[in-house]
Amino acid sequence: MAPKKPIKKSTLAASRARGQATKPISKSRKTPKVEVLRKAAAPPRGNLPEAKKSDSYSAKDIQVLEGLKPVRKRPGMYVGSTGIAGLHHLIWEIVDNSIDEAMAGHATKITMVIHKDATITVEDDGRGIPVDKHPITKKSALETIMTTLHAGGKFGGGGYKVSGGLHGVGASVVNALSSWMRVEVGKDGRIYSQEYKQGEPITAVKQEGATKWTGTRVTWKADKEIFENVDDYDYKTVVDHLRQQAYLTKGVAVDILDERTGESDHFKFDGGIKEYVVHLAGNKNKINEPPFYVDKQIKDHRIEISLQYTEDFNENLYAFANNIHNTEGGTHVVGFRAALTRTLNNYGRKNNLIKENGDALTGEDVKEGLVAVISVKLPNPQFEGQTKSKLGNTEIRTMVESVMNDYFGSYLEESPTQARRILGKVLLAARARLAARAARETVLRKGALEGMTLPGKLADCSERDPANSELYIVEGDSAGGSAKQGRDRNFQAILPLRGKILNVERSQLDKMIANNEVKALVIALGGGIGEQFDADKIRYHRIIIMTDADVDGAHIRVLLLTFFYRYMRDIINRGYLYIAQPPLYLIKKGKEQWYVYNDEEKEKILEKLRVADLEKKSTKAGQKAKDEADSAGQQNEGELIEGEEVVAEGGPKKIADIQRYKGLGEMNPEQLWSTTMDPERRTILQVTVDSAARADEIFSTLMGDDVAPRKKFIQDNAAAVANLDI
Ligand code: 1YM
Repeated sequence: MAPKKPIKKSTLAASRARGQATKPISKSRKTPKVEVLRKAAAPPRGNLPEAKKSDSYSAKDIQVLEGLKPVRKRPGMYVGSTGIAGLHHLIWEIVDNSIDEAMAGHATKITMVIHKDATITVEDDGRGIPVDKHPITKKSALETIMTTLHAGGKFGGGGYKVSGGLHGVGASVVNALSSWMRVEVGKDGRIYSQEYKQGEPITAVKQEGATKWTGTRVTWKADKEIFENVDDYDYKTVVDHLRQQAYLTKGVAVDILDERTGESDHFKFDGGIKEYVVHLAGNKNKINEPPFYVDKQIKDHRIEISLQYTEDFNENLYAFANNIHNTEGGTHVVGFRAALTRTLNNYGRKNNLIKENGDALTGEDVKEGLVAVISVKLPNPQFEGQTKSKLGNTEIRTMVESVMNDYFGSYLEESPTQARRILGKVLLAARARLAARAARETVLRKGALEGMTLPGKLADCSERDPANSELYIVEGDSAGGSAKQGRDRNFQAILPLRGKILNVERSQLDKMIANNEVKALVIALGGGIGEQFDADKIRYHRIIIMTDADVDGAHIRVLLLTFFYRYMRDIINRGYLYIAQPPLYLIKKGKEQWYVYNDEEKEKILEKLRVADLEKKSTKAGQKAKDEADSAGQQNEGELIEGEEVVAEGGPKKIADIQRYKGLGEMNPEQLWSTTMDPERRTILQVTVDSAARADEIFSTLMGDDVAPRKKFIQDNAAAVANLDI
């Protein structure tokens, strides 16, 4: 039984796998007479046919295809959704075009503004979209680009299209989904412009006088006939995306302004992903400094890698292909790991740090404390995997491997101090691994995990198909008791956790498995842990964290999220992890009652009650006054009678009873079921790894050994800490 209520994405929430929810490739391939020059019409970031090279663009090179009707008919196929993610996708599409122009070496600056009326402007100082007439359509290239689902042009410099998008293709999609759009082009000393409504031109391409500016400026308003909400832009989401694009496009200046709040940001990273690595390593203690960095072009392929070791125990690795984040890795990551392990082993052997017959470093050893960014640009990316975000091109593996062997090998040779420090770190990891293995074997021999029966405190469900089974991880025995009584035992299992689980960031795996709460959780889930973790064996495909709505509850939630993030990340990747949303208040008025999930909602209801109360009183008072006036023979109809001031809480004129739920334990089983567990009525937030960088940053800040940044984070976020949402 699946929850019918919409599932909201949480903020740990994760990276929209670009190119995922777009037009299927097979469809565009079937389109007759489509000469695909660069990429198929869509998906912008999917598997695409081999690009052809060209030296320069002219209008005739654009393959005119179909109109924009299909886009308005099935917007979700082009921008993923008609919710907030789709709304942001419009921005990414237009920004991609500017990024491409920057990567082609023509634009240096990209500006993005969220206006007060939720129109968006994106501008670059590139060559400007071509405006010359197409010999067949006799239309301006600009109009063709903006109003047709073309297969892409021949794009400048004769190279491949670098950013994930389709130069110009995305622009027409955004146009189709906008109630209004205006494009201005500065080119050859003139300004050209055209305006559109729902993708159709409403003006000709006009010449508007002289300018020295060259570039493209696109302004649009998302169409409210298409999107659920057209002004829901989230500044942070926009900034995170643009910052990442700026890191991946070294040297490009990116300015962002939110006119609604006055917030603004400016990014320019001349060091590209090397600066990204510095940012990711943050306040961790560095082993080698500055990071290793290589940027190498091999024919049509560009390989950019940067890495740095820190004293941390975890790995922080980001891989990109054509600026798309490959959350599931791929061939570039495989090549990188193979070369990293090999070069470190070679160096260690050569310098007698690893004995000839001693244990070689494993791939796991060299992960510890590693912060790395791999960014490859290639003509024909193939994406596969669960979220279509895993790079599949085999040629990339050998290229990355050989670039790493050569350049990282030389780096080690040329910087012996750095090299020895790195070797020290990874050899320590190797020793810890051997020790941990020994410890784990002892623990396992004692039967800590394998062959263990399900923990006694787990109230399992009768359903055996994981796809239909839910596990509620509940804070405390008393709430656990209510949940056990309130649940639907057919498909809902309950695991109460007592107190706080270990601080997983600081604990080693063997220590953790020895912890009873962790052990119970691992056994209940059934997929093992750490390296051996296997998401296919998980017994529940909906794992719901249900904690109290107070600071302790938030803390336990963070601990659990850290645990899953570190040791069972696939659970998050597969979308199995959720956060329950118990109500904060119960408001009662007469026979009616409302469960309320946040303060805003509470205020709304109280306001309604206040108004209703006033109306009631004024009608009563009005009637009374009228009666009196009538009997006195006076005419005072229409006179306003003011209501009394009504006090919502506490005061003598209490408008309603408000009960604040601090703990789940305060709810009886029926209440818990109806408000938080019943799939028909509940809301659960799905946890995804949107900005894994940010999650990791917060996890490290909150959970790591270094006290100072944690203190700062808590001070900075003290106000929000009660509903800490990671
Ligand atoms: C704010 C959005 O779209 N910039 C942009 C787009 C293009 C060009 C330059 C461009 C590309 C080429 C030649 C080329 C586009 N060109 C095309 C098409 N910014 C924004 N800046 N001249 C100009 O790739 O050869 C589509 S978009 F199709 F004409 F190539």
